[in-house]
Amino acid sequence: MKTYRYPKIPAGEITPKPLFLTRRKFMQTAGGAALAALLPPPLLAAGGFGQLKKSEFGAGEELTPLKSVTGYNNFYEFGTGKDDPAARAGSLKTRPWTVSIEGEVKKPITLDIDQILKMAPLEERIYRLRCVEAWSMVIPWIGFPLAELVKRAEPTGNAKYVEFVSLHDPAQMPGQKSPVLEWPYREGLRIDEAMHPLTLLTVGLYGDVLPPQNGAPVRVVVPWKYGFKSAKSIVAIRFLEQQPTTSWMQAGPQEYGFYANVNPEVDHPRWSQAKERRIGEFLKRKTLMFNGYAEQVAPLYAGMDLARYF
Ligand SMILES: Nc1nc2c(c(=O)[nH]1)N[C@H]1C(S)=C(S)[C@@H](COP(=O)(O)O)O[C@H]1N2
Ligand SMILES: [Mo]
Repeated sequence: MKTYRYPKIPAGEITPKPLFLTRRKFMQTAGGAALAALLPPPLLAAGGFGQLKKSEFGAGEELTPLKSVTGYNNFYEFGTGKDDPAARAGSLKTRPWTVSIEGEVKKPITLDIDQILKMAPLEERIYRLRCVEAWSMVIPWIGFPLAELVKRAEPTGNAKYVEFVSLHDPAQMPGQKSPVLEWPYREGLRIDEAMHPLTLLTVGLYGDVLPPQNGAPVRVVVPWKYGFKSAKSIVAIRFLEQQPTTSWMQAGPQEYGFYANVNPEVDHPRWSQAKERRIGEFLKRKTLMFNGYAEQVAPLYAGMDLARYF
């Protein structure tokens, strides 16, 4: 197996920014107060995550301000407007929360979110998130490689795909009362994509726990794919022999493929994917193949027709 190399960012190129909100300041934000009430004491007492491993995953670009990261979201369980999640997700109950590991595994298990938090050392990784709607952000995520969890579940030889299932609870998620998507939100990866070191099981951003609108308490982040592959607020990770049909494939099979790798050369049927607007910038930028992570992930797709497997 190839050893993956990650872009090394010289320390001087990372814009030092006083963007990490102090916990008190965070609590003054909309979701913060509600979040504080629901957090278990240990995380609060520790003032967030405490010691974080900062790995060399920096994109070398200016971070998108926290205000945009938490104010401009796609989370259809709370409505289809970009400001709906910030306005409506604050009441999402993130404790108790479990994630079940099911399907083609030798060790099916239901993990408590606090067990998940202790599974692996947390790392901060600066990844770009590129939405299929042609906007993007640069976000300092906190999590650990999904591979850590996959390994512990001991997938059987039949496990070829992994499906992620988000919470289904219309009482808490008012968007689920309308059939914009088939609920629960389901996404998936091929097992080698799920095992790739860039695929992050994510529990925080900007030095703190995930705000509800960003998929608290745990979500996936797959930085070389369009944003919709990164399922929020997940409750199950299912190992499968067959490729699952995701909610977006079901909603529009011509528009949303299973692979959904960021690809400037393959347009969405209704618009070009060649450019993107970095939130906060005026001029559009050229979209990079695999969202700029080609060196790390292109080998996963060697020999595949990426126009067919879009
Ligand atoms: N459960 C769930 N996960 C989801 C979505 C959603 O509607 N529901 N939207 C996706 C889309 S389209 C994008 S672009 C990203 C947005 O992540 P962010 O709001 O943290 O930036 O979340 C993805 N994950
Ligand atoms: Mo998206």
